[in-house]
This record gives sequence, C-alpha cells and structure tokens, in this order.
Amino acid sequence: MSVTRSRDGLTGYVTLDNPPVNAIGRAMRAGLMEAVAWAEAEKLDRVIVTGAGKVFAAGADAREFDGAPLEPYLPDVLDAIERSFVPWIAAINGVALGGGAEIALACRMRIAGPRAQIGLPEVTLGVIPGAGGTQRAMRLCGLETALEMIAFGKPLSARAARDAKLVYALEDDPVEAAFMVNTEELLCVVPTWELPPPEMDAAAFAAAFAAVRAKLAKRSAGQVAPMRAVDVVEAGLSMEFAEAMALERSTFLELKGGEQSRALRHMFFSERAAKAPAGLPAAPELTQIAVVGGGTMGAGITYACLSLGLSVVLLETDSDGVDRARHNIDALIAQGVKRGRLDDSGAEALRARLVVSDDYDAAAGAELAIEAAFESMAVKKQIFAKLDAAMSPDAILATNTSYLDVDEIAAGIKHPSRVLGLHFFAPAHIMRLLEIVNGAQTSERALATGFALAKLLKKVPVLAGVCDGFIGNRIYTRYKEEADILLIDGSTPWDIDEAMEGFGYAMGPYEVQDLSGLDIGFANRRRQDASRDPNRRYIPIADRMVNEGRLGRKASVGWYRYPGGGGKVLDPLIEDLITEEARFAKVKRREIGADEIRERLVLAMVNEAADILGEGIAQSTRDIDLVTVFGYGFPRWRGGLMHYADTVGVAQIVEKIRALEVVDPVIWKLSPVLADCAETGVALADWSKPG
Ligand code: T1G
Repeated sequence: MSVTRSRDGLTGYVTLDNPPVNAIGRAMRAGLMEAVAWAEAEKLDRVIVTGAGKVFAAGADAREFDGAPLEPYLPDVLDAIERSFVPWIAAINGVALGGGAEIALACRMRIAGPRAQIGLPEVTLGVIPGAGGTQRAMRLCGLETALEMIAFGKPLSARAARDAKLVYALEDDPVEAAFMVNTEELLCVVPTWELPPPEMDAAAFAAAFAAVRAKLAKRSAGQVAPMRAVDVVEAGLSMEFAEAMALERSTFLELKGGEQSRALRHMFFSERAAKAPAGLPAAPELTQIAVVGGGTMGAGITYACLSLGLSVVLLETDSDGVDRARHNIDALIAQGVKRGRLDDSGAEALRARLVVSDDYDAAAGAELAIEAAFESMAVKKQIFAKLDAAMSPDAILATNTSYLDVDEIAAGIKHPSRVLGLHFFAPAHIMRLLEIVNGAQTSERALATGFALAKLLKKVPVLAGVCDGFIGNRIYTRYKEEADILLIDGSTPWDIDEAMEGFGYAMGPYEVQDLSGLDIGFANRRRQDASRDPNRRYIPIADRMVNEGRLGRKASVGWYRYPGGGGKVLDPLIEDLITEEARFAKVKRREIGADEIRERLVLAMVNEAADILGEGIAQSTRDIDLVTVFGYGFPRWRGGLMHYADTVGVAQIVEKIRALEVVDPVIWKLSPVLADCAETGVALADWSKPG
C-alpha cells in the first residue's frame, strides 16, 4: 500500500498510508513518484497529499538506514513533486517530521490542521535533513527559524509554523481547504526551490550562525550532526540550489553511516522496544494507588500518578509527616501551574484525587501500593507489615528501594508473590527510567501491574533481577568506587568531572554526588561493610567528607563549595584532604590525564555491566543501555554503555582490563561474559547465556 490515490474531477488525492506513523520507505517513495506521473498524465489541476490516520508522515523509515539507499531516492521524488506542472498541496493532518516535513516543503502550498506539527528532527538520529530540509526551510521561514528547527530538531506547532510562514493557512479540515484553494492563486505560488535564499547583511548572518553554534557547543557538545547541519545551511546561502542539495545529500549519507547515527538509532528503537515481557497476564485496572512516604520520591511518584488521573492515598507516619507530605505535593502542583502544565482547575482536580493520611486503612481500596520511605530495611519491613494488614490480599505491594533486597522485604508478609520493586529515579515525575525489580517470588500478575503503571506513566521500563543496586545503582557504585581510586591515586574531583563531561555526561560523578547527597553513598557503604572483601582496596575519602559534614549542595559544601547563588566553586581544602588521605594510605600520587580517567571509569562500568548480564540481572545489553542513558546520564549519542563497548570493540576492552588485573587483581576481575565475547568474537549485544 504505502500510497493510495484517487481523484475528484481535476483534483487528485494522494494519501501516505503506512501504519502506524506513515514512515517513508521505498514503497512510499515509489508510490509518490508514480503519483506525480499519474497526475500529469491525467492533467489534474492539483494534487492534495495528506497522511492516513493521525500522522502526516514520521519521516524516512529509519530501519532502512543500515542498508544502502534504495531508489527512488527521496530528494529525487521531492524534486519531481516540486517541478511538476501539476501543483501539489500538503494537507498536514498531523506530525510531519523529517522526510515528512520535507515532502510538505517541496509542495507548492501547505495547509495545516489543528494537530499538525512540522519538524526536522534528523539530528536526534545523528543525521541531517537529507531531502531538501536544509535548503527549502530557510527559503520559506527565514534563516533563524530554519536554523533552530534543524540544529535542535524541535518541531513547530501548526500555529508557529503559520506564523513562521512555513504554512499558508491553519484550517480545521486541511484537505477540504486545499480543495477550495483558487487554482489561479495556486499557480501563482513560486516553487520553493525557486525562492531566493534568505538575504541578510553579513553581520546579521555572522551573528545568526555564531549564536546557533554557541548554543550547540553548550547543549549538544560532542555531537557531530547538529554542527554539520548548520554548516550545510550556511554553505547553501552562497550556492546554487542543486549544488547545495548535492552537499546536503553527501553529508546526510556520510553521517548515516557514522557511529553517532548508529548509536542514536539504537537508542530510538531500544526505547520503543522497552515493553512488558511477552506472555504476562492482564494487569488489574489501576484506579487508586497508595504511596508510602511523602518525601522527594514519594511526592514525585504521587504527583505523577495524580497527573494520570489516578487517585492516590499518600501515607505518612504521623501528623507532622502528613503536613510535610502535603507541603511537598503542593510545591509540585505549584510548579506544574507555574510551568503551564496545569491550570487552576487542573490543580484543583489533582488535589481532589489526593488523600494524605497517617492511617493505613485509608489505603484499603488501592490496587497497588508503592513504598518510598527511608532506605532502611527495618523501616521498610514495618511498612510492608502495615500494608499487608490494611490492604486487600490481592493488592500489589511495590518498594521503591534503590538498593535493598526485595526478596527480604517480601519474606515478611503474607502472599510475598505480590511484592516487586518499582525503582523510580528522582525527580520521579520527570525521569523516564523505571527499574521493575523481579523478586524470586514475584508473580507475573505483579510484574504485569508494574509494566502497566510504567506504560501509563510513559516511563521506560527495564526488568531487573535482585542484587545490591539492581542494574543502574550497581554500575553506578562501581563507577564511584573507581573514581575514588583515581582520586587518591592522583586526581581531583574537578579533573574527574571534567573528563566525564568531556565524554558526554552532563555532570561528572562528584557533582552528581553533591546533588544527591554524599550521605546516601555513605549509608550504602556502611550497609556493605560486613560483606566487603577485606582484601578489596577501600578509599575512605568519601566517608571522611560525610564525617566532616560535607554532604554536598544541601550542606553548601561537598566535593565543591556552594557559596550561594547556585554555582559551584572548587575547594582547595579538598585537595589537602585527599593528599592527607593518600599519605595515610601510603599512596604515591601521580599525574592522571583525562584519557586515563575516562578509560578507567568506562571499563569499570562495562565490566560490572557484563557481570550483571552474565548473572541474568539484566535481560539484554539493550536494557543496560536504556538504564545508563535514561537513569544515569550516559551520553545518548554514544548509544548507552554496552552499545558503546561494542563500538570500541570487546577485544580491546578485554586487553585493557587484563592489564588492570595485573595492577589490582581484587578489584579488576575480568567478567566471564567479556572473556567469552573476546574468545568467540561475538559482540556483547549478541551474547547469550550458554545453555
Ligand atoms: N522510522 C521507522 N520507524 C519509526 C519511525 C521512523 N522514522 N518513527 C516511528 N517509528 C516506529 C516506532 O519505532 C514504533 O515502532 C512505531 O513507529 C510508533 O512510534 C530524509 C533522513 C512520529 C512522533 O525522527 O518522533 O526523515 O515500536 O512509539 O509515540 O531528511 O515516532 O510500534 O514497532 O514513537 O505516537 C526523522 C521519529 C527520520 C521522527 C510518533 N523522523 N518518530 O510517536 O509512536 S530521518 C523522526 C517519532 C528522516 C529525511 C531524514 C515518533 C512520532 P513499534 P512511536 P508515537
């Protein structure tokens, strides 16, 4: 199918029809090329092109990107549409993205419906617009709007597109409106390619390009496609259209085959493949959720559920707790109103669905409870006992614990099969990752409930097995441990942070700890004291920080000093403290460069992640990639931790870890999964547990 066509008198109708999002594959390109010939053979006076369903077209079919381009190429199809003597009108019924937008830009006229959006998000897939977007957009909407669309990939709403002159009109029924356009008026519209490129004085041009490049350097550091897109737009200003189109095409093809596009496509499809495992039973319908604990996490979870239209019973220990919880929810609601996500009536409706109480009986009717209380096993066990007594025996009980043993929590109640972990990430109403922890006794119905909630909340769900820290925090703990070793061996928090920001993290490990609070790591290390290998090198610097009250932002001092006003400043006292600890430990500090920092930290994470895969705590490398990108800031344009490891090559990774094993055989134990992949030549992504 892909393209259907019909006619009514001298009006031709062409419908892009490739469910679910009308992605433009070879069949659609061929169908469009045939439609041009058909319209000319029938001597129609116009063709109206629109999308089947709610989408106009989601762009080129990204699944085709791995293979060689297949004719007819989209730029050629759009040239045929644009130069045909039968003018085409794009009746934009929904999102028109990438190649979808480019089809519309090549049409003689564009009429947008209320749900229309026009965007050129190609850079989010590591490429640039490859079918005229870099040259046609600016001819219609001017340089600055085109640069913003292309460099940052954000779509324009129908209204914004109309105001930017990308569309001729906004109409409730764009197809009908296109039919009504006066033929003479339509024939007077100049084809886009014949419009002159934007004219601005040299200074204005220079300022526009400098501004977008400066913004990209901050927001898209390390990413190639956005900068190259700006270069192609700039080059096009002083080239013939055909020449500029050739440059665009060659740049697009080059980037399509590059590492960053492969990584970003991997993330795009991995995110969409993150769904409930096949075969789970239907989940109970969720109407009321109980949340235990109204602190940061509990309030965030509550707000997220209220925003879905669910009712929530937020439980606290006493009236003071109830007041604090209510205050936290009010703050989130006020933030939602301030950001325009909620109007006053919406805020009232949220409040109407919320009960805050210290009486667990208030939660008797909830289908699901999520415990988000203090990270203490004793506290959690008490709470689960109270939930067990107050709620229906088939209610699902979830813990939001970040590290603790879900099986131990489940053991304390009747019907432990209804217990699972739902590990949200702060802020819970914003961060998309949700680790769904599958306990030894967790039933399929409980898992199905977790995945159902994830889908409602539009989270990225990842199934995790039970171990200390599950997938993400276990990798993060190893990352911090290796960072502290580099610290005492010769580095500083800011050198390490800078090195990892240079790798693509928005924040390095020390700034992150200051944000979340050093006391969290301290509590986890105390919990692990009894089980830690006495021969394992232990770096006491972070403990000393906590003992000296340097807890991070909340104490105005941590690894950095926060004198007020939001910024962080380096604190020379930290270097003295580190040097002193190195002396106590008889460590001879040495210069450690950024490359070594990045390599050691990434290798530490890859090795730990490989063990997590080998132990079945994670189901796939794709899941580990989702956790590291959506939960811990691993650069998306590197494809996540394990995709990146495969890009580097397992053989090289194994060689480097073997060398580190010589230095410290206790901390560096090569994962059997990595050894197996190196031996068999199988990529991590293709590794499967033997037997
Ligand atoms: N190619 C292939 N499959 C796609 C796709 C695409 N462009 N877009 C979506 N899908 C699949 C997706 O994997 C999922 O599959 C299903 O459609 C529903 O998607 C030449 C080169 C349009 C806003 O970057 O932003 O054009 O999981 O879950 O939430 O210059 O999809 O069902 O098997 O996201 O309603 C540029 C990407 C391409 C837009 C709809 N276009 N897509 O969101 O559904 S490059 C994009 C989206 C290009 C040209 C260049 C969203 C959406 P499955 P979904 P949704």
